[in-house]
Amino acid sequence: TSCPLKSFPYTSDISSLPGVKLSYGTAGFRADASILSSTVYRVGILAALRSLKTQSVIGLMITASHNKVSDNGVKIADPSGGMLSQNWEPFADTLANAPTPQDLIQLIEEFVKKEDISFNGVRPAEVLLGRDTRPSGDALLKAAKEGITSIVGAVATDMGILTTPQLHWMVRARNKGMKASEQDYFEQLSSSFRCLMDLIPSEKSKFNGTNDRLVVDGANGVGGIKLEALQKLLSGLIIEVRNDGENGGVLNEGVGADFVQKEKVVPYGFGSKDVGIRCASLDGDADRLVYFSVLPEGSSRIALVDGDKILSLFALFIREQLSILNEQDLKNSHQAHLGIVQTAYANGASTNYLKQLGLEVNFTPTGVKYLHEKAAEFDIGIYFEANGHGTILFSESLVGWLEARTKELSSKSKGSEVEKAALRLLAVSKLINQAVGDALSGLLLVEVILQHMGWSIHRWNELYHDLPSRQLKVKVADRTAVITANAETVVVSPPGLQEVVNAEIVKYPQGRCFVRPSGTEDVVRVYAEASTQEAADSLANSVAKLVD
Ligand code: NG1
Ligand code: ZN
Repeated sequence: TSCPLKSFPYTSDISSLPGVKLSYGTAGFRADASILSSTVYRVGILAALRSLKTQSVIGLMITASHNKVSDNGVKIADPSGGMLSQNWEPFADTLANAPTPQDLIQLIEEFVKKEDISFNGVRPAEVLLGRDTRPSGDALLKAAKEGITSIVGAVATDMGILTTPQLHWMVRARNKGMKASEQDYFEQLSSSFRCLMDLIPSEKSKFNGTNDRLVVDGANGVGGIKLEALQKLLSGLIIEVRNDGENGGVLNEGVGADFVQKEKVVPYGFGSKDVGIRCASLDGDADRLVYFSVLPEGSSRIALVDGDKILSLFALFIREQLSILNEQDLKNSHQAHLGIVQTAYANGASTNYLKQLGLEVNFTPTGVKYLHEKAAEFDIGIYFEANGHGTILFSESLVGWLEARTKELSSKSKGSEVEKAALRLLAVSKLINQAVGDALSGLLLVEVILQHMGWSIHRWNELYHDLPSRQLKVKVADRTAVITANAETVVVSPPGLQEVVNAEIVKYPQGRCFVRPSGTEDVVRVYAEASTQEAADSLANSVAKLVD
């Protein structure tokens, strides 16, 4: 085979920068936007090749999520709408770091041969492009387009400014032969939301302790703008969006889900006027969601309702619907298997709570791709990271069964509890993004469940009390020297490190601590939990010294 490339307009931005090596990692490539054009161009090539290989539509998203506005990044959505298959990541890495055009061409030729990618008589490559609101996005989008169209016959379709989950949703929808515009996304979310609202038991809505007003911090990013558009299709919920980026605020600066979750203070634009009100915060590309309420002390402190608690709320609701189905529906031969997936960063109190509900809790390493993969093993798999990224996956066989069952029930026992439970589960499977964690669909599901339960944010937050925790970053010479096992809870190398960490942990009641290299920053992270904040701080600090 000869090289499929038509042109080669971008020389490497990074080969002249000593020490800069890009890694696809857990979130695609991220760096200062000024050095990313050649990388994005190369990822465009990769996306087109991936589309040829899978004979499906592929997505390419330009975003750096919660990172600062001068950063940007690029990642690929696979045909299912999920993350790029892990066995293509090494190719992504070598492609991004190839120093010269000759190296690049050679790499592509070898890879095309190895993967047996064909260019003749096949469906041409098609890649959907999206970007967040970063000013650098426009130029990077052009680079991506040039990369894609440098492959003969490949088509790049610009879907405009989107949230990351919207693009993933569109890729998934296109490959299922469904309508896949932004309007279709909004309609699916709003109609399944309406369906769930209509199924709220009437005796519950009479005594409802849920306020229908929600205030959302949009991180000055794309999420707030999209939520304002989506809201026009909703009733029974009043959403006020602040920090929608229209009033001069800077993306992710003092705002957004990452800031709120890490700093545990109000984002810009929130304060004592909001005490008692239910508030939520999105991150810069709207794939993370946390809730909070402003504490009354007149300070900037908040009660944080994080991803673990969103997960717990979802798990409670799903479990309730499943038990109605399993108890009352004697014909139900399909005993659906519900599984929960967390990472080591999940607060220990959340794990205890979920286990007390009798649920099966699984752990994976940090990174959505690992959580998602595990959750897909169940009929219903719920995964969340503490930082607010997560979703609920429904197996195709369960969705098929629910569709058939609701049809049958609508003629035989219309209005029965069993029918309602089945309809609710079906609506959840349409509301919650099946491709990737999605702050907008997650937010709508939280809102409808709170109304279903008749709960205030305070009642929700009382499900369990978080154990005090502390997260620290340690700059080390070489973070790859730290190698972990057991879902990152145990250090296996350097030898001896885990033993000294263990010796610290035993000094603290309810102590738990682990050390792992970050996949997105050049640091080693230390996480500690203990019965008091002082103890958690002290445990984290002493372990950080051991790592240093
Ligand atoms: P790293 O840098 O590997 O810890 C961070 C988050 C992940 C995930 C990724 C991707 C923490 C502790 N880690 O990963 O949960 O969101 O970024 O964005 O929050
Ligand atoms: Zn994000």
